[in-house]
Amino acid sequence: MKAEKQTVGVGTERAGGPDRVLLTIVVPTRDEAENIPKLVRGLRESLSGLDYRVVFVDDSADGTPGVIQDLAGEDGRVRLIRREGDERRGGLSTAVTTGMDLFSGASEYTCVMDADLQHPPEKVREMLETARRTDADVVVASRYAPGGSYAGLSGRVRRAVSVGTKYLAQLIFREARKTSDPMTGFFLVKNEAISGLQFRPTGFKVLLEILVCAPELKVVEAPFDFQARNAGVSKATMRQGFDYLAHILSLFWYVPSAGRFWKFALVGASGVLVNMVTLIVLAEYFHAQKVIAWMFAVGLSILSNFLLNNAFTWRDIRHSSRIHFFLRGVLAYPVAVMGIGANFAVWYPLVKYVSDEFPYYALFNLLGIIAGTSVNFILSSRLVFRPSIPRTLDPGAPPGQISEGIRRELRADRVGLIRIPDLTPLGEESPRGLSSSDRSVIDLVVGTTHPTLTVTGPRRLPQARTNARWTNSLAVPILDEEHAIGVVFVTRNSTEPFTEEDLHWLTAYTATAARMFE
Ligand SMILES: Nc1nc2c(ncn2[C@@H]2O[C@H](COP(=O)(O)OP(=O)(O)OP(=O)(O)O)[C@@H](O)[C@H]2O)c(=O)[nH]1
Ligand SMILES: [Mg+2]
Repeated sequence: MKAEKQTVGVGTERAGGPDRVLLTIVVPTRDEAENIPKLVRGLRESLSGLDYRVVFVDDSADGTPGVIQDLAGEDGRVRLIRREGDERRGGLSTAVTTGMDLFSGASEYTCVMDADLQHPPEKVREMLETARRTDADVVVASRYAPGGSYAGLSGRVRRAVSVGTKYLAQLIFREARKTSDPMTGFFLVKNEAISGLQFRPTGFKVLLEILVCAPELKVVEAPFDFQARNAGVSKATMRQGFDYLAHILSLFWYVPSAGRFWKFALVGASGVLVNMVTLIVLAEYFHAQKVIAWMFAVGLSILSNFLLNNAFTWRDIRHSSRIHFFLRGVLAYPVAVMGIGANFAVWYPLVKYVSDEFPYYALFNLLGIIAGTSVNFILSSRLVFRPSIPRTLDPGAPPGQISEGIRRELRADRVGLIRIPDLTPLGEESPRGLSSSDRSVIDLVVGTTHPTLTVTGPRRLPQARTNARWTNSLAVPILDEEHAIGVVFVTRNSTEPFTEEDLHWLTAYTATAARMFE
């Protein structure tokens, strides 16, 4: 029998605007009728005296919504978001992100947990206390930390899958190594730290999504004993395993900073192909001298590696001008040579002093490749693709000096550090003559509190020529809590418009500027 829709729909919840509380607990549910009263009771006991709410995001076909609705009648802290039809697309993952999104503005912390009592409600209070005591952005309830256990995972296969997926994530993503349990469904986050993050989990591993998309977060663990399911049946399926792999691929592809070493290695492998094909084509079809062919092959593969690394591995690290881009390309050569040197330095002594027989020389070749790739990666990230100035500014420095630094980095015409609400400049550096269009951009940024890039065409018709000059501005709000107290406003009139990377750079660079504007 289909449960009646006796609900607070997604829309109504948003419209009313929920009251602000300290902690929102988001619990995804599908057919968990028997577990819910016990969970709510457990939370009530554990969190007595604290200001919290429990939000159930429900996709059930059994009596679960009715049970939740009854509890909500007795206790105003219990809320139900009932999803129907299309809203259910994505299942568990979108259930979690929907609950988080709807209430993140209305609470300081969000905790996500399962309904089946595998995640002990007593633990939530401790996680909250840990977050406040250590000023952590994320507290992970870990089954794998010393003192925790995953004995509640039913069956040997489930355990092996759990451990395997955890190691896979940690091998690929450095950020997943910040915790021993990046795949847990039991965690607490400080909402301010992830505000504005758009979730796109393909699988249900929302914590992994958070860790990888926000690499700057401070993560702390709380070990716990993963219990056996209280009642009801597991919804874990093979399908979720495939979704998980798709999720890993999607993070790898779409998050620029994720899995950089593996991106680098992938590009390196493509370089081997470019090198081989060039060598063979030149030597066999054009009958080039082998040494000449070899030189072309090396030169071309280093160039193709540089371009691909630029477009893929380090696509979030901007270059400040075309000259800068060219110089990086040139620097890629000596760095590649060092990598080749490291490869040889490992391979040659092993072959000479250990064994030059098959399979040893091939095995040593593999070690050489690993050493060469690592050295090349380290040097490339430090020298070639290093951000050109420090990531954040020093708020103690004179404003004139700071705007001069930004002006040079972005090749800007004007840089204004503007104090809101009176729109006065900081220091003697004056944002001379803010035009009315500048003013409307600044008003927009103050209103939305989002960094904004504008490109303004010179006239109302399309441009006839490609080297026409565009008027460009970057405007980044400086926030104190939720409000803009200042705007960093940068303009350029040039044939080369500002890019999204420029905006990201300025946003990161001015992240510590609030103190200057107070
Ligand atoms: N809203 C919603 N919740 C779901 C869905 N699938 C699972 N859940 C809930 O997500 C939580 C975790 O699901 P479980 O079936 O317990 O998965 P598991 O913990 O990996 O598996 P077990 O160890 O066998 O319990 C539970 O609270 C489920 O009710 C879904 O499609 N929609
Ligand atoms: Mg479970």
